[in-house]
Amino acid sequence: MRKGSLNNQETGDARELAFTVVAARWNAEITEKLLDGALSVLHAAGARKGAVRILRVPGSFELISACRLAVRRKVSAVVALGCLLRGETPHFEILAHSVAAAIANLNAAQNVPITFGVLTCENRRQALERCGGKSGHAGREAAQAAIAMARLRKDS
Ligand code: DLZ
Repeated sequence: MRKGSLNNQETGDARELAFTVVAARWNAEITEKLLDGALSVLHAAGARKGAVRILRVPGSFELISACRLAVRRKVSAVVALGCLLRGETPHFEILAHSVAAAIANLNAAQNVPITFGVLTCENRRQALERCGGKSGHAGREAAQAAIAMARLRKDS
């Protein structure tokens, strides 16, 4: 197991929990893998099909407002998935910082945990390594963290 990732036992039971998974369409080759991994973790932990809502948004920037909408509904945790790839302009830095800061602020401002499965990579190869390749799976890890945080919230 990769350093820092959860094992199945640590993930916990998701049977009575409800999740929203928000996935960006930009770099869909990567984000669909992130989504598949996240869904397989949630269902393997016992989340019912009807208890997992999927929202697709155009790009990672739109994850911010979609997460904000998602936490208004009855949900145990939200998983945000996206893939930002560096281009030739500073756009990447601006987007990466805005998305991370806004999701962090949303977490601090309200009671539903939002986990961060947004890759920020130099190129497609690095991203592929992080959605099921040698550097783990950010979608699975974000879903595991969502279950852990939802359980913490329910049990505290
Ligand atoms: C505009 C843009 C660029 C250049 N790159 C990415 C990217 O690598 N990953 C991603 O998820 N989204 C990108 N976007 C789109 C923005 O997130 C957003 O959808 C648009 O700026 C419209 O608001």
